[in-house]
This record gives sequence, structure tokens and C-alpha cells, in this order.
Amino acid sequence: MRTLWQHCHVATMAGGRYSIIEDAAIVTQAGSIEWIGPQAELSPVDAERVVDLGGAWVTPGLIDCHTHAVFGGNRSGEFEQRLQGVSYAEIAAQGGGIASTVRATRAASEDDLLASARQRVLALLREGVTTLEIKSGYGLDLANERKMLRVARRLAEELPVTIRTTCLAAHALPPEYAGRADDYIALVCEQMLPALAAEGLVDAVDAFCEHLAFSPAQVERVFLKAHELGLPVKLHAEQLSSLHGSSLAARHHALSADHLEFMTEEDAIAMAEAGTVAVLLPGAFYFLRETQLPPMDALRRHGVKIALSSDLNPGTSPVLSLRLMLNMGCTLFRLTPEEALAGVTLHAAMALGLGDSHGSLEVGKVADFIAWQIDRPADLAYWLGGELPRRIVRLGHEISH
Ligand code: DI6
Ligand code: FE
Repeated sequence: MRTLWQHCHVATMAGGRYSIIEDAAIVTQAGSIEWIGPQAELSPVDAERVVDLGGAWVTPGLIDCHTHAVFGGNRSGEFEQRLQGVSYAEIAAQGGGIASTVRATRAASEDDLLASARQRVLALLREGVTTLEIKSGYGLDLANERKMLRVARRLAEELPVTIRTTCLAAHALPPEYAGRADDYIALVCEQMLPALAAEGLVDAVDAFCEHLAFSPAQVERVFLKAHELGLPVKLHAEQLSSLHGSSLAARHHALSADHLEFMTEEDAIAMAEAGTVAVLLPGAFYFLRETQLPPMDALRRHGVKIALSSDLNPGTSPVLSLRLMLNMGCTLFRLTPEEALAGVTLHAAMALGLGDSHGSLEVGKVADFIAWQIDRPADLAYWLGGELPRRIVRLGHEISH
């Protein structure tokens, strides 16, 4: 069905940068954008439906490019412990932290995981998220990583959202492999990744490169296997210390390196040359009360593309609002509202390998967009979360949550 959406202004993000069209119109057909431009330049169109957007500001549908939305249990008890002064590392040493979510996730059925993740994902969708990445990484064995990835696929079948799955089997060392990290990496490479990829459950491969997780050499083994399987890679890097995981990711042409508080200028240069997107996660920075800021000047100076995401997870970022991340990206990391918007649209699409089809409003791209009743695009970063009046269009059809 051809639809004409008119009486709006659009932040198109076309041409790879923040760009706007005032007094615009959009024509959608078969789920894609057929025409977009100033209303005055629109020639008569044979539309079956005409929608008046009432002067709204239209942006691309929001893209949350880094989430761990599927998990069992929650860790609000650990939150209380940390408020009493116990550190994240101490909690992990007592068997809490990621290990406690692994226990809860292994104990949960696929349907239980689906039910709890659905609520979290719906919270994101209500705010205008139309594309989302979901990682595994709390199963840490073949059956449980498969269970998590299947839940992510099922969410995509039942909800109006595009979901990219990422296998993060190299997230933490499972208890049964204590002291045998290299053996676990061998299991990931020789059994888990090939099996999960063959089942069509994996769109990308990620790992956690950190002293309390895996070394650059171990991550590289995972990346080499991913290449062999034809899968793109991403990396959690430089969150708590500098191991130059982001340079390693760049050498392997990763789609993104994520967190990055402790990255160096050399890492930024390597990422810029490789086109690896920097995914910043202000929710985790805030929730862990970190003080080391990502090197924003170096990222900008070398032209690294910056994305912003929720990192929705039970331990370090129980964030249910991507729009709140726009505000935190500006307030905590000093992004401009324009950079923040690019971070949850254009650059987030690139971080998922979807830059050709998603993330900006241009002819031929998918017709995923949000019509916000706001005065200026900066209002999206100004309000700290909360429900803004909006209409959500996915694949050319208005949806309600
Ligand atoms: N970095 C994080 O912030 C999360 N995972 C990761 O690699 C933490 C996940 C958790 O604590 O459950
Ligand atoms: Fe993460």
C-alpha cells in the first residue's frame, strides 16, 4: 500500500550525517521509502492513504545496538550491596555478578526467558525502538546459549521489531571451566559457534576482552573462528582497563567496539581506519559510578563513528530507556544532541551491519520512523526518559504498543 505522510519535519540523517528537511513529506510503499523531500517539491502521488502528521518531527526508528535483554533473575540485591560499598569485583569473587545471572538463566525455561525479556523489549519499543540487538552470554554452554538465542529469534517473530542476534559465548568463564579458560575458548570455537551458526541463530559474534574475562589472544581465536564461519565480529573492550581490545577489533574489521572508557588515541586511529563503530554505553558508566570518560576528543578528531546504546543487562546497566541514553550521552559524555541522535540511528545501524538499509530516511531504505510531537529534535535528548507523544511506523505501517 502506498502511503503519503505529510505535514512534518524530518531529521533524515541522510548522507551519513545529521541533516533535516523542514515542511517535508514521505511516501512509503511496500515497507520502503519511495520518496522523501520538501512537501513543496512533491509531485501528485497516487497514494491509497494520506496521513497528516500534524507538524511532528520525524526521525528514523531508534536502534538499540547493544543489549543483553534475555536473562534469568535480576541483581537488585547486588545493587543494594554495592550501595553499601561492596565492589563489583568483590561481588563477582563471592560467586555473584555474571555467574549469578548464569545460574538463573540456566535454571529458566525458554518460555520463562521469553516472558521476562518480552516485558523489557516492549519497554524499549514503546519509546520508538524499531531495531534491536540481543546478545547471548549468560548460558555459557551450548544448550543454554542456544536457548537464549532462540528466545531472541522468537521475540522477533512475535513483536514488531527487527532483531539482530549476537553470540557472546565468550562473555565469562563458566564455573565448570574454572582455571581452564583456554579449554573453554576451544569449546566456544570448535563446538558452540559452529553449531549455533549452522542453526541460523547467530548474526554476529562478540566477546568480553578484560582482565576478569578473556585476553586479547583468546578473543583473537574467537574472531578467527567467526571469520571462518563468515560472521561479523564485535567486542566489549576497554570498559574497566586498557588491553587494546579496540585495536584488535579494528584489525579484524569488527563492526563495533563497545564501552571504550579506557581506550587510547592509537585505538581511535585504528578504529577510524577500519570503520569500526565506537558504541558508547552511558548507562553502565553511570550505574557503576565510573569516572574514566571515553576519549571523546580523540574519537571526534579521527572521525570514528559514535553510536549510543542501553547495554540493557541485569548487572551493570538495568536500562529500559534508550531515550534516557540520549540524555546521558550528552550530560555524561558531552555528546551534542545531534551526535546522540546519530548514535541511536545512523551509527547504531552501522554497528549492526545494517547501514545500507536502516538508520536514515532515504529512498530505498526501510520505512521505519517515529513522528514525535516535539518542538525541536534536541527535545529527544532533553527530556530524561518519560513518554513523549509519538507515532511509530514500522515497514510503512503505523503500530501501537
Ligand atoms: N560488560 C558489561 O557491562 C556486562 N557485560 C559486559 O561484558 C556486565 C554483565 C553483567 O554484569 O551481568
Ligand atoms: Fe554489554
